[in-house]
Amino acid sequence: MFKKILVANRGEIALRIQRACHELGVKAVMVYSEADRDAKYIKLAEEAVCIGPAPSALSYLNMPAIISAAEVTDAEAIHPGYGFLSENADFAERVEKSGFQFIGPSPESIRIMGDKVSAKQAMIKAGVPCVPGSEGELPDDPVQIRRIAKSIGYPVIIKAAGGGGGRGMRVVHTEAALVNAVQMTKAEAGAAFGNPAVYMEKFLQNPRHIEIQVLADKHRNAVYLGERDCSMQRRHQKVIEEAPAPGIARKLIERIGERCVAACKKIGYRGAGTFEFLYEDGEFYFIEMNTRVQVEHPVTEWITGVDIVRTQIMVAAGEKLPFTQRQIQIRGHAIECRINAEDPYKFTPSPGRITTWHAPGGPGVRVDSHAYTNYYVPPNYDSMIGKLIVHGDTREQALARMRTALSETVIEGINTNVPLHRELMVDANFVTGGTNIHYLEQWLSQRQR
Ligand code: MV4
Repeated sequence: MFKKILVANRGEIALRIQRACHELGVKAVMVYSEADRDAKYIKLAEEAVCIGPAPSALSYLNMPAIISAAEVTDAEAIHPGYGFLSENADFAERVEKSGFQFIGPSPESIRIMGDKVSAKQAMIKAGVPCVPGSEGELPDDPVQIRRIAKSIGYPVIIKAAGGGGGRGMRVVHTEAALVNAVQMTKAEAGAAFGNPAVYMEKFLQNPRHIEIQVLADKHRNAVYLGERDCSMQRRHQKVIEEAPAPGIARKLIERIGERCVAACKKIGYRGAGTFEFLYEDGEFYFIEMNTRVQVEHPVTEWITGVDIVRTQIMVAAGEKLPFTQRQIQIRGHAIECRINAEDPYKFTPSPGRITTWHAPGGPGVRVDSHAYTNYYVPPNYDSMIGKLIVHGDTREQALARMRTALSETVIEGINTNVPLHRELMVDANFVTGGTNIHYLEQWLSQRQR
């Protein structure tokens, strides 16, 4: 096992990784920007290194500063968390060339999945079902573009190979709008991602977003840890996640999970990963793979009993997965509410000083947050300041625990979306379960205040 790991992130996930290090008897080196200097999780670490001023581009995205911090502190490995440099293949490569272990997949795996065209091609080859669409990148010839769309059937969606997470997409309903839409998407993709390549898929009108969590080691062992339902989102930002996905047969999940595991083995994947699917009319369609630990990993940890962050560190150190697929059992139901520092109606960011932070507790309640009374939420980063996760024997019990936990939660001094979560936890359709990716935005557009 490593003696010392550098945590190349901030906020709740930096604290989560630090806790996993300490549990393993590993020293944690934190990095921080000038805006995060006074945060408590920085003082909890053995060591901490300032890597630059508040703007991310000068600190948490500053590769030389982060690698230098690992050098001067004699860390052996770097955990990138989520966001920032976590899915940057060049960073992973520079980390390894500098002699450190990157806690994540190989730069090659990151690169393949970062290009959505090559990701899809790899998944088709590995037997993972994908959305019907173009075979790879779209050609320039308008005649061929029309022919491909006609064979897929309208509506279609044009997606940038360099996009993902909802960036660089356009839905097309008619042949008349097609070629112009492709040209526009290509131009935007070239400017935004430095890669004008686009591909085409059948546009699914009312899918759910279901993702499969996997873990793989360096010895070609891989397991899936069930699914998460992440359909409750606004503008491609997840708001609530849960596991298992309501109303989807276990057998179906097992079938798709086994495909994901086979794909991991085929491509030599290692570390934690997430296969994102759209689920419609009883079928799964792969859309993207995330090659990092995700914000919503705690719901999976709770229904499986597997510590995902701990296991990421163990497999990066070369250890074998400490469990087999047969040992993974799904128990109960977990729900996560993301707590954001934002206006609960207008969604404008609400940074500033937290004057009261009272976290809920009791059986089946977990709070992952770096915040506390007197913590100052800097305006420079994502508005998520924590996550409230509950577990119950059933979905009904989990919902009841979430309602109680939200009623105990007191955050003063800034605005948060806690009131939004309180409303959603009693919404009849959410309570029934199985809402699709459009539900939250539709609900918000009709919401009374
Ligand atoms: C789609 C789709 C419908 N059909 N692809 C958006 C984020 C990116 N990961 C993929 N996205 C979508 N791809 C096809 N063929 C609808 C979406 C989509 C979506 C997907 C997941 C969660 C929320 C979403 C919100 C709007 C659109």
